[in-house]
Amino acid sequence: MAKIKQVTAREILNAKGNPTIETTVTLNDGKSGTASCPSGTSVGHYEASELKDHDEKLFLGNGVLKAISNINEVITPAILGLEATKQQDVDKRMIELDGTQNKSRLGANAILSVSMAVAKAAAKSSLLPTFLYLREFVKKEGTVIKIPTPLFNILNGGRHAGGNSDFQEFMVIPASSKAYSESLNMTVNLYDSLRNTLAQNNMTTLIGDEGGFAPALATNRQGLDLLRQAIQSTQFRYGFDVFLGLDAAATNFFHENKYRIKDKAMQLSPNDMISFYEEINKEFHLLYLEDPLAEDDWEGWSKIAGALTEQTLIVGDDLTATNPYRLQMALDKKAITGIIIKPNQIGTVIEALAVVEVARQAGLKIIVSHRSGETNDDFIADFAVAVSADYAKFGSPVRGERVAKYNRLLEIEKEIKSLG
Ligand code: 2PG
Ligand code: MG
Repeated sequence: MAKIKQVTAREILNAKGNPTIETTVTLNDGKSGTASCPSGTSVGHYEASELKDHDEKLFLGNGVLKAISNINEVITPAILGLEATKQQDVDKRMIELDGTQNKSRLGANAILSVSMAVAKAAAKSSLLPTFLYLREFVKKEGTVIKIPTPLFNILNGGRHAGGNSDFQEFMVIPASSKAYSESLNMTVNLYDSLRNTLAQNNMTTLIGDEGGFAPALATNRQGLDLLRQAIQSTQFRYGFDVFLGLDAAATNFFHENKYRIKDKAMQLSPNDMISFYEEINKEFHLLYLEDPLAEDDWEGWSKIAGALTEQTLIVGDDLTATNPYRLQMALDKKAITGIIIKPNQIGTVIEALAVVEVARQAGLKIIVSHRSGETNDDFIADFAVAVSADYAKFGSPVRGERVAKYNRLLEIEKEIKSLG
């Protein structure tokens, strides 16, 4: 059993050029783990709070030196000597030290980087790959170790691409029956095909925050149409080998109880917005629909889940914010059939695992997700496998911070095979 001996934290840049924290935890058996926190761009109101310095002289106010000093002065003295494998004790200690509902005192970025680094160090000390180590904290009945089906965001929109569309992510989803490496091969083909499709339509092939193409779209529907065209120009079969999904991130285009999208001249009521989804669903048969409505439009959510769940997974992200109270509300209101899990929305590994457990018991599909402001940390790939997630959403198959996770899944795919 190894104890926490040293914690060091430093400021690094994330993929969007904003500072974040990288923390290394060293144990008394010499093993160590290093982890860094991602940041969101379309951040939900109910997420745990990322502590920033707001000192305009440094990194446009986005520095994280206060959060780092919270690690050095408050967290470290309180966790030195704790057993690294007792993740519950370490995370509980940090939650108590923080004392707020949303981790705004110490910063969810400070707390999570320590929490993940402790888990990685404990895995090394237990001589296990991180996904197998984390599995010790998961109720395993009815679950199998497998690679989750990847959701590839190959066309970026909304706040990830300078407002070229209202919807934020246009995704291709391989059939779940495909082996992971096969899915990756197919997606690289589709990505290339989308590039050609865009070029043929005289549209730009420059990319957005998550590595998907970011053309200026006349309508949101056009994004889906381009993806369908790209699929149809390959040997892969639309609706058989590959499906389409959307993250509308609808809070971003909801103001004063109305939705405003390029596809319609008039502002839309929640009911009109739902009719729009029904309309595009008839044409594109979406497998996956994330944040179709705004994070407080509960009435709309219950309606859309009632109307579309037969064919389409209705997924909460900003709605649920990996938060147990928000998840319970969503269950009570029958608002969702799937939930996005982002450890940095809640701030500790143990709390993220607990939200997964409740969601699974309730029969929801589990989607483990990255953030738009990622680092090269691949912890969430291990986390997704550990919890037997149904899907993993790590962006497009390009850009270092995205492929870091997809490549880790490739490695895990091999490790799983060798387990027999
Ligand atoms: C989302 C995420 C990740 P962001 O909305 O699902 O794709 O975006 O990290 O900007 O919140
Ligand atoms: Mg989302």
